[in-house]
Amino acid sequence: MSLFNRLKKKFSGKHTDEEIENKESDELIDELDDGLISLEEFEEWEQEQIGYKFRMGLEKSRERFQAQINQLMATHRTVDEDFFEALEEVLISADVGFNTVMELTDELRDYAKLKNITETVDLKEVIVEKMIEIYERNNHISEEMNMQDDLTVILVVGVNGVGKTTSIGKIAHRYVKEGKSVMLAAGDTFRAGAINQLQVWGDRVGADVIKQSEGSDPAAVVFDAVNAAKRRGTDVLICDTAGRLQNKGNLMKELEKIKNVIKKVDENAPHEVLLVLDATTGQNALSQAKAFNEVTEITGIVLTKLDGTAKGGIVLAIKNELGIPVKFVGLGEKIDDLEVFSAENYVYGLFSDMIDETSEENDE
Ligand SMILES: Nc1nc2c(ncn2[C@@H]2O[C@H](COP(=O)(O)OP(=O)(O)O)[C@@H](O)[C@H]2O)c(=O)[nH]1
Ligand SMILES: [Mg+2]
Repeated sequence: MSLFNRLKKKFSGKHTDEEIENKESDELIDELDDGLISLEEFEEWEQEQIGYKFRMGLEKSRERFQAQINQLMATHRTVDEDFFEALEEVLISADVGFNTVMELTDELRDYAKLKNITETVDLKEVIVEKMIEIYERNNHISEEMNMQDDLTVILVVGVNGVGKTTSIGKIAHRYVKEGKSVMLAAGDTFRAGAINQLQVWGDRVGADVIKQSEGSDPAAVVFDAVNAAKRRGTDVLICDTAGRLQNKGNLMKELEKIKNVIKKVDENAPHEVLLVLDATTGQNALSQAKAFNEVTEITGIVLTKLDGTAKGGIVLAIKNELGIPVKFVGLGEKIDDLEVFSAENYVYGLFSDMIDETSEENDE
């Protein structure tokens, strides 16, 4: 089945009836428990809700991208070199990343030649399909979180202001909702207010916070936390860190030290080192990722503020040009505005109008 058909079926095919659609999740979980709705109905509803969130969060990117593609098709009706160059510009301006854009347009050129496509509108769907194809290619890196049966330790790194603490709160909330016990370590001892901010999140989501006073050694805080988590039988420990990148040598030393104290307690930990990147900073986010990856091994990216940018192409660039999987995306400031990244949901969020349009055509 082609990607478009797959997405059509998943998101805009048969909608669950409105009665279910407008309910809150707590209400539905109760109904599921009481046997009033089936597990399939519940899961379908859940899928739609997630698709809806991606759609809302990616509104700016979608509108901009769609307008540009439509304009491109209106001004370039025939498939020629001019068209491909204009398309390259559109994609680069959407933060897709230079190498990825070149790969994409080269494949489109071949495809158009092979299929004898002369009108640009006939390439519209293929552009989207190629994007996801390129995203899914070389998928040797796992997008799943490396969760353990006993304690899972997650270290969260990234420069100031990208959304580390907020994302930690949101991720903690997800795991608490799944019934896991979660502990947070206030490893950003550098910035005034950072410890308190994490404590506020801990209180909100129901996670213990291990902290010391401002200015204390982050490795000491983390060491205390891993020990406490082991002792209390905690499922997930998430460690916040300070985001100073003005001196790579210092940062490397600090992160090494933190990792080493974690390993003293559990030699296989940390199980995840998540780098938080702010999608609104575009190519700068890519350079940050490169810099951090040189300092310490990054196992996944949390891409925040996708709702705040009109350049959603950054997701493709990160995966393709760095080879690090995006594991979570931030789609807003609220506690529930964080989703597990899924290429399908992302593409749906970015192109839903186009996908819905074609499904109407097919339904006729
Ligand atoms: N719109 C939006 N804002 C976010 C998102 N994630 C974080 N923020 C905001 O970014 C700002 C910095 O977040 P913070 O967690 O303190 O960053 P830190 O310095 O890396 O810990 C805060 O105002 C957050 O509310 C997101 O996904 N969307
Ligand atoms: Mg912080």
